[in-house]
Amino acid sequence: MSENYTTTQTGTPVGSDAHSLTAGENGVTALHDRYLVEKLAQFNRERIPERIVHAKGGGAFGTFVVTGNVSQYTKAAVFQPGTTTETVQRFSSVAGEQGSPDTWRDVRGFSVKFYTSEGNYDIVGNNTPVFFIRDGIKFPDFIHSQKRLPGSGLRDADMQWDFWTLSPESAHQVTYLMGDRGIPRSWRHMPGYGSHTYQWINAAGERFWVKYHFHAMQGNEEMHGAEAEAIAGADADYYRRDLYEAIERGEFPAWKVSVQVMPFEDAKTYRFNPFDLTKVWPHSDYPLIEVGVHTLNKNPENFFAQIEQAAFSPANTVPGIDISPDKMLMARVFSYPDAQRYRVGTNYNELPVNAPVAPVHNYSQDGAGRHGFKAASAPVYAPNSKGGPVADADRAGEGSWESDGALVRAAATLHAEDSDFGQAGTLYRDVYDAAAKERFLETITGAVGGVKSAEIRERAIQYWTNVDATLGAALRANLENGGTTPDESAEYVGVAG
Ligand code: HDD
Repeated sequence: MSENYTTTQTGTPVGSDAHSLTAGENGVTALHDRYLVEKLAQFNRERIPERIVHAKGGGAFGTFVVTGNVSQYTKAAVFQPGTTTETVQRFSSVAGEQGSPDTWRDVRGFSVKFYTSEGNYDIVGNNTPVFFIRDGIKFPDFIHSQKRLPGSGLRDADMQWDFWTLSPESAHQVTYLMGDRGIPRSWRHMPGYGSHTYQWINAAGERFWVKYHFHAMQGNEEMHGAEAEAIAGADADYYRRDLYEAIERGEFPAWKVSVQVMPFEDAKTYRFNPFDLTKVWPHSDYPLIEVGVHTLNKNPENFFAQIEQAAFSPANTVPGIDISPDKMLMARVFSYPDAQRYRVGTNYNELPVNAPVAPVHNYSQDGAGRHGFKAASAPVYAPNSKGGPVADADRAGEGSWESDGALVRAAATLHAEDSDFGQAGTLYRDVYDAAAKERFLETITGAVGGVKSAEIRERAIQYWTNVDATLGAALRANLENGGTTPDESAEYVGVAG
């Protein structure tokens, strides 16, 4: 008798891997073949809901080493000089479903979970420093416009451009998306950003505003139209494979991590709203300060358990780090744990990939799938006189900001240089070189060329004219001279959350 025998989920040896229990060789199947029933039932439950955005992705484990000294800005243990912290990272595309090709044009997700000694810290960002909208209340509408028509189940350029042109704050991010950043060569060859403004608090309680940057030490590389299109057909998992194989070869991708730091008081008078996620902070105003190096050095042993069930959230902060009055960020802090309770289950934070190395002490209990529990004598309520955990504000090191006024639904007070199109124009004019500008025009010609409604097309031309008048005129000329470019891969297929 072999010691490697098949069992049921409850450890009982089973009679056959190949034959159901039947009444005679050709007879009906017995319902009491519990192994057959269990096997089929388990199988039917193998899938969990895919992420509502960022469904297609991949990831790996890594190590973050602090190489700089930012202790004057934050007391967070993870960023103190000499500290090393284990991590898990997930990369993703936004709009495509689980099986979608990696090389479709899209924004890419860039999330890192740091298993710090003070609890998990997640930087849940993208490969672009800005976003399409600046208030979370628009997020479901935005995503609906980028996903599929309810009737045909098809992607639709009219929906995409209708939403974008009616939401001019999207211009900066769409300029990134339609540019070379829209199709990276691989996840290893792209940057990452926290995108939002976050808050840091130092040991003296002083507060700062920060933005995170991850620069690929392998360099940034992109892929252009025809190549990306061919790969999308030949190998839908191109990025996932590239990352896995590079790590297996011992070629560990690494990112240099830095921050821009804005003194707390500057926020009130800065020339544009520093909490507006559609803007970057010029490095000439706030230069990069070195923090450390993040290296991915270990592949998952099980993709589902360790990557599909990984739950990143901007709500996961640690002492010395907090959020900011960015309306998108505040919405995200609610949205991610909510998504994960639905997608993975109430006790998702008990799963090994999500569990902190820091101890967990609180009064939550029970719920589906709970397996950790405290001693029977431990109190289950607070306050108590039984020596249970007690909140410690000093240890929590939470941030804060001043906020006053009636409850309103309104845009933030304008700063001198707040504008929807200004930084988009600068990106196009001053950052893209001549060849990149040419590719950009080709891409937006293809994308706007896919719009059927004359009214939305006209609005799209106006949108790009607002970004740059010469660009708008060139787009109009292209569309009028026969419209779409022969390069179909230029057509926009997906985007962002
Ligand atoms: Fe996001 C996943 C919701 C803006 C970056 N997002 C993700 C998920 C939800 C949202 C529900 C799936 C989470 C899960 O099931 O595990 N995202 C939002 C909402 C936003 C938003 C409501 C605006 C209010 N997202 C947003 C921005 C960025 C990201 C501005 C980047 C700067 N989102 C990501 C990501 C995620 C993701 C890093 C995180 C987890 C993941 O992909 O794997 O790419």
